[in-house]
Amino acid sequence: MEALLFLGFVAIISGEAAVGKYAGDKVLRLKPENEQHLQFIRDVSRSAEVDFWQPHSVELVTTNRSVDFRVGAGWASEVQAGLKKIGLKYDILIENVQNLMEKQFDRNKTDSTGYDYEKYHRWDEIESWIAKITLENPKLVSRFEIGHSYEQRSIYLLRVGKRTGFTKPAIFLDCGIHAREWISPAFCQWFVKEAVRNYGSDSAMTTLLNKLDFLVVPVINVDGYVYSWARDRFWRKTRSRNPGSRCVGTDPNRNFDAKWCSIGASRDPCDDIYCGSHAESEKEVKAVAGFIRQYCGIKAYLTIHSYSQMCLFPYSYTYLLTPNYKELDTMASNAVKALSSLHGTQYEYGPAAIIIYPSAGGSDDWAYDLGIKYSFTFELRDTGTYGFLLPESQIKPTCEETMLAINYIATYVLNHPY
Ligand code: 0X9
Ligand code: ZN
Ligand code: ZN
Repeated sequence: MEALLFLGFVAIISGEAAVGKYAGDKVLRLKPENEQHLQFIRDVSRSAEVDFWQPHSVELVTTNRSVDFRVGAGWASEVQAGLKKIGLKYDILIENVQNLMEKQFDRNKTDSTGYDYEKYHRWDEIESWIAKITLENPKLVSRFEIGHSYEQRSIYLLRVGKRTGFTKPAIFLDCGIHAREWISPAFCQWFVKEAVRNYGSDSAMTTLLNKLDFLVVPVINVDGYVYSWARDRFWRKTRSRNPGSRCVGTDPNRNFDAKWCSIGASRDPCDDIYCGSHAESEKEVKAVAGFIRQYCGIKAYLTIHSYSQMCLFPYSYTYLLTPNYKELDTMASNAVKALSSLHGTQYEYGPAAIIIYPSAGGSDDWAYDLGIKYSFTFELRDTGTYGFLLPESQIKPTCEETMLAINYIATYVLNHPY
């Protein structure tokens, strides 16, 4: 008995994801149909322990789309009773968040020699991987430190492409803007691995790497990513302190200088879509934006998020369509067609304001307005069965199918110089 108690104690103090922290938490998908339903959701968000997953804030909730949120174990039955009472239809997406957290790691390591791309990795492992893949592929990969995070971690960029001695057109690809979307950094790592593995053997990849450079930032929001492993699996924002508030962090994807904080963002530091004190207040955002501004020749901007299976393009800050809407729509349509050809995964596509919700300060709109006319946000698997807790067994199929979409866009960009 004593031994058991002792073990339990050790598990609690050393267990990173605080053992049982989410035991009994549920994720509900609500389908609000009228103003009374919306009011109920607003009230719940104030009184109960809830965490909005999709959309990310109560301000973005409307009647024409469903709402996924996590509700604390202690509140679940009360909230469900309230929903029934007012006739707000809902499904239980996740019965017990804790069980699913443990199921994320559903793959046993098979390849004990090399880096395992089918596992989620901690930041220190990713950082060593960045150093190693650079060292092992000097003709193809260069590493740059483009800045530091709030907590002084390095933000790295890998330039992947055959060195030619002159500047090539480039495609910027970033991952890990939002901390809890773990499949995103896994994809950037997969992409670099596939590039170096296929160069010289696969003709399509060889052509792309001969003629283009990929500028890959494997994790932008490093502090948030570390925090999502150490303390709170569902952390989204950066980890910067907000003077005058006890709440920490800014949403990096509301912090870019694109009609900053005008719509679909919050001025409240306690909110998950807090836009920050001013545009580019976050060191991580400033580092990426600064790099892109000074680098000549970026022809496409691609950013990887999760979840909901969507290929989105500007605008987000307005319902207006971009001048090249037709072209972007065709590209997105072909990209998702290529993606679905492998495992049949269905993606929605279109301007983000229309397809998900209007919101300002996003990296895609900012890049577009800077003149990078091919700008896309990918929301990878799934559509809510696991949400942010996508099991490791899905890393491979997810990355493989996503490669097809990215390769399609890269080839298109190569064949449509501007
Ligand atoms: O809301 C976001 O930042 C993105 N969705 S996520 O679930 N990964 O948080 C969508 C970004 C679409 N683009 C812009 N809002 N600019
Ligand atoms: Zn440094
Ligand atoms: Zn995201």
